[in-house]
Amino acid sequence: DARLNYQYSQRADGLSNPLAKALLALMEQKQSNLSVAVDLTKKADILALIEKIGPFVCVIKTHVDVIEDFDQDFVQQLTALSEKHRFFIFEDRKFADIGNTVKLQYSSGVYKIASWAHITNCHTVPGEGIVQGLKEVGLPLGRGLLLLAEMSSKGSLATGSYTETTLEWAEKHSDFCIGFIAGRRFPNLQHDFITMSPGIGLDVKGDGMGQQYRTPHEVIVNCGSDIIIVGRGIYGAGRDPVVEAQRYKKAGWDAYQERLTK
Ligand code: 6AU
Repeated sequence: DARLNYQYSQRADGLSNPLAKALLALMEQKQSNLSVAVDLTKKADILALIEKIGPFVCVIKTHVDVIEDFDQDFVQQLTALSEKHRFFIFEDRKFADIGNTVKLQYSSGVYKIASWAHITNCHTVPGEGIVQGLKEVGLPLGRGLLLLAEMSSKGSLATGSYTETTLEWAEKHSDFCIGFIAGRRFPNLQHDFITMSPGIGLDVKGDGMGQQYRTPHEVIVNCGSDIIIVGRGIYGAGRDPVVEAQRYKKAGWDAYQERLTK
């Protein structure tokens, strides 16, 4: 796949979604292919962490349904931080219902995800209708969708023909699908896509609950992924998040540089 040797910014032409193009350009500008998974439960802790690590990331990933004191002020502050530090917001909602239901879940309720999250993701287990439903809401707002083609956890059922069919739907809806959550780049696709890989750790191999960690070098150089998603490796017990964010940013960017010269 020749695109593995392209710079991120050069790949923008191969993706039609404007948000995907903007993300690739931002990655090159900030020299960051690091996304931090901010899995904390208090608004103030989340915002304080993002204020510190914002300069080092291209994407901040949230799970807003774990925030105890979520409110619209959180959304406003998060949006302000995304403009100040220049990163995109990815709400890791993992939608998994029929098209009509996910339209409501994406646009409405307490969270109104589509109104503030640049990127969200979904499982493909319900069939293609889930992509159609999310697209009806997200595409007019300039949003992008990631399909969960694989999972990092032990025993994941997202393999084989499940993964293959997921790739087909991404091709068919490449105006809205900007890429995949997966552990590797998928070869021989007609369109270019952004691959984002969770399950990244430099120090440990797992978490005792099925999560499996690999290094930035392994996923970016050996497996052709584009963005590393790191959570507890950055703010886990005893860690200095600023030190760790810089460490993972460097590991991710060095791996990307190595891939370009391969
Ligand atoms: O680095 P961690 O293990 O602390 O956090 C990994 C983050 C978590 C998971 O909900 C998420 O990545 N994740 C996902 C995503 C991003 O969709 C998919 C997956 O297969 N594995 C995984 O860990 O916030």
